Amino acid sequence: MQITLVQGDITEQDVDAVVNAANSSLLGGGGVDGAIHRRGGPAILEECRKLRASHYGGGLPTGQAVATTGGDLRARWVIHTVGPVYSDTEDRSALLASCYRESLRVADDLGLRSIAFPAVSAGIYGWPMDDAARIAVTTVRSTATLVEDVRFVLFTPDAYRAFERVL
Ligand code: AR6
Repeated sequence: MQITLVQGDITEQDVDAVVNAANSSLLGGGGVDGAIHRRGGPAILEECRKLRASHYGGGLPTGQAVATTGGDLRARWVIHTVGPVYSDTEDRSALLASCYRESLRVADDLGLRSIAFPAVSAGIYGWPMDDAARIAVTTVRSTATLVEDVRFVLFTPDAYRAFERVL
C-alpha cells in the first residue's frame, strides 16, 4: 500500500472513494461533510436518506462506515464514517481508529483500489491534530486491505505538517 499526503480539498480528488467525516444522522453538516454534499449534489443525500430508512433508523453508530454514490464528484463512491467527538476525560481513540479500519473494509467490499481520507474528528469534533494524525496513519498502516493507494487530504498547512511528522 502506498500512503500519500495531499494538501487541498478532498472533493477534488480523483480516487475511487472519498471518505466523509459525517455525523450519525448522515443528513449532512458543516466541514468536509458540507463540502462533499455541496460538490457531490443531491444524489448523495438521497442515498443517505434511504440508508437511514433501511438500515440505520437510529443513525450510523460512531466508528462505523457506509458507502453511497459519489454523485457529481470525480470519486465514484463516498464512504461516510462517524468519528468520535474528542473528550478530555475519556479515551475514544479506539473509535477513531475504527473509522479508518471500517472505511477500508467497506472499500474492500466494493473492490476499490484508491481512497482519500480527511482528518476525521480533527475539525468540529475537536480532536487535537497531532493525535488524530498519529491514529490515522498507524491504523491505516496496520490494516490488512487490498486498497493500494491511500491518500490523506489535509485542508490546512498545519494539518499537512502534522501528518508529515507522523509519516
Ligand atoms: N477537504 C479536506 N479536508 C477538509 C475539507 C475539505 N473540503 N473541509 C474541511 N476539512 P470536520 P469532524 C478538514 O469538521 O471534526 C460536520 O458538521 C477540516 O479542516 O469536517 O469529524 C459533520 O456533519 C478538519 O481538519 O469533521 C459532523 O457533525 C477535518 O477536515 C462534524 O462536522 C475534519 O473536520 C464532524 O466533525
